[in-house]
Amino acid sequence: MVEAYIGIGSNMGDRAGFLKYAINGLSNSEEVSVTAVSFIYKTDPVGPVSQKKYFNAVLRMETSLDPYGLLSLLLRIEKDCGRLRNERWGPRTLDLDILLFGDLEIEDASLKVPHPSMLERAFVLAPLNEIRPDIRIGNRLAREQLERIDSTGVERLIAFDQSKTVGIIGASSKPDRYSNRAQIKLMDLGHSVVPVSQRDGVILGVPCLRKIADYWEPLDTLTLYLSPHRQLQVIPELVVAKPKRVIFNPGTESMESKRQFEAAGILTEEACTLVMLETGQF
Ligand code: A4P
Ligand code: MG
Repeated sequence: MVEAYIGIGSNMGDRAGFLKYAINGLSNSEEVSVTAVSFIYKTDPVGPVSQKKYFNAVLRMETSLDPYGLLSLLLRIEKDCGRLRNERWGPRTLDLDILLFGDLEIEDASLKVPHPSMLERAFVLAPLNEIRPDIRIGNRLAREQLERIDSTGVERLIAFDQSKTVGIIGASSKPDRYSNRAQIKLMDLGHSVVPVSQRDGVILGVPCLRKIADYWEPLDTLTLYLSPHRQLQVIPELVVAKPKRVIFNPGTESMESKRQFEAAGILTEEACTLVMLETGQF
């Protein structure tokens, strides 16, 4: 087994969702055992083209693969993610780089290890330093190298195990809507979102589902922005999605919905998601 470090980046749509997808993909591989994951960092884009801020993280693993086998696995996860996104999210924006592979040095057409620009990049060194400050890259300690370079525009957000997947029922692309403001805040804080809308195709760069039952992974929270009357029509599908909890935002409280969620073992809260996000209670 060899210890390897992977840099993960995404700068489009549901960035936290893409990072989670990569981590799940690696954790599910038999040849890989994930031993640490950094916080999610929000980082200013580095490079010539102006683009959205990135979410970055670094993952540590033990692997029985050789470096080329690991590279193929990374490319496959990027590609799977691309395929998924063709159905749901649009263009590919997951970037997986091998930063370090034991103390191996490789320099050929398809693979360069250690990753050639990692020493200059705070969006790599800050999360790497968090999980292994005493690691050497060549003759440099990660911790010392991080102090040498400029790390402005690199903001630590949230740990993966605190990051929630939140379904927004009745999501809207209108900026004056609470659901829209909550989606911005959720994404800014490092949560991943699943907007559900009958009207809008894409909201804030994230394509919408028509039904929450079409979503394939466990959900932490559903936030409701539907009138109580409309809720009754969709409640069976919301119950099937089996979130851990449902938040009835102000004006959406419904005794009947509450009864049905609680009968299915789902926690309910009458609260305002936006306020909870802003006061850190989420
Ligand atoms: N390749 C060679 N060495 C490696 C390695 N160590 N790990 C080859 C992974 N791949 C490696 O990669 C192209 C090919 O590089 C692979 O097929 C593999 O054979 P790619 O992911 O398709 O191309 P890319 O990532 O778009 O290009 P490049 O040059 O790798 O870009 P970078 O350096 O990854 O930079 N700003 C912020 N804040 N955060 C970011 O994450 N990322 C980039 C992309 C730019 N600016 C950024 C960030
Ligand atoms: Mg790359």
